[in-house]
Amino acid sequence: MVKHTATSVVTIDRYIIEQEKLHPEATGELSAILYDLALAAKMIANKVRSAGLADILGATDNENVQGEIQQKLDVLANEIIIKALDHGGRLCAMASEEEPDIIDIPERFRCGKYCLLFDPLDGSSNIDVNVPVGTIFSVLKKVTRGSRGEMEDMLQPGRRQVAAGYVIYGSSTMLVYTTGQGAHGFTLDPSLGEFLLSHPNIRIPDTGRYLSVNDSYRDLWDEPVKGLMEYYRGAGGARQPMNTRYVGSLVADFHRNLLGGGLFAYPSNKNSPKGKLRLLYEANPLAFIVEQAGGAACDGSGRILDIQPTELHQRVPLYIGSKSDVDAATSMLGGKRPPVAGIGAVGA
Ligand code: P6P
Repeated sequence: MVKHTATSVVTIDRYIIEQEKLHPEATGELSAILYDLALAAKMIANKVRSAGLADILGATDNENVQGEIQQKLDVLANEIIIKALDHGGRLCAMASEEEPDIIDIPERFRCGKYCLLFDPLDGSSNIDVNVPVGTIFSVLKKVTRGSRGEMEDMLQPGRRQVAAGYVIYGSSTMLVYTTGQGAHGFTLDPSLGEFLLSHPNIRIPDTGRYLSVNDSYRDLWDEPVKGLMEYYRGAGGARQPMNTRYVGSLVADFHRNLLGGGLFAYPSNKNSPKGKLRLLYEANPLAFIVEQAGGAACDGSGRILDIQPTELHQRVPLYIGSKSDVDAATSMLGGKRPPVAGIGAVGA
């Protein structure tokens, strides 16, 4: 007798509603933000999928706040997210990797109690060669008085996040998010136009097979970082040697390590003393997700989620993935910052 295992088909909207029920005090506003982000993700996925056909490839002649030539797709992705979320009345302001300052909610729309920070299309330099790219987002609760969001609302430690997630536009389009009740993955079924639950309660293995680091900076690293990378590679037999997998697209490298175990590292180096990756809309959201999956994230001195931000686009060294491998980074790099006592919001 063949036992058929029921595979329940659950859409992301249904799952968000179920998750909302875990928070008796929930008003549904955060759920609405997640619905809108899922819609934006589908729209961006359409653009990314057709990029090769619509002559959308190639850079615009504008430069973004990072001083990089903007790829047309990340300009589009930025617009899509802003337009999908600016009128729902749940946000008091937004911040984007593509915009120098915070993005106000237009006067004609009501403000809400949440802030959205995002990298609309991370890894966009890979677009022309069809390497997976991603969207990363972080949601904070407004802390200042008044209706409109201010910079202070954005500059909160990552442990104050109420939700975080990413979308990977790869061989399939997946959305992974957390609201502090575990990390859950949804795969887009293009024939339905729905994100379906495919990876409930993701757990990252405690130690990983893969090390994701760009070795071309080796000569720019300090000695402790060099020693750490040799440790990961099995020097002295201290651990099983890790295999290197480096796509050069943060979301792709992170996602593989989240599901299969591993460590992504972007250390500081002599040319970039704070590393390359951004704290508020790259490191913090991915750190929230990985901790919810049983992993960890540090900057070499301490927990990513405990860093008090000072600037919107500040960079941070990042070691993220399997907990034992991140703990090795903290101990070998002389992690000094003590863990924060007391409780924060979710993610604490
Ligand atoms: P590097 C892509 O440009 C990005 O911002 C991340 O997606 C990626 O992890 C990193 O930079 C790659 O940087 O210096 O190794 O090319």
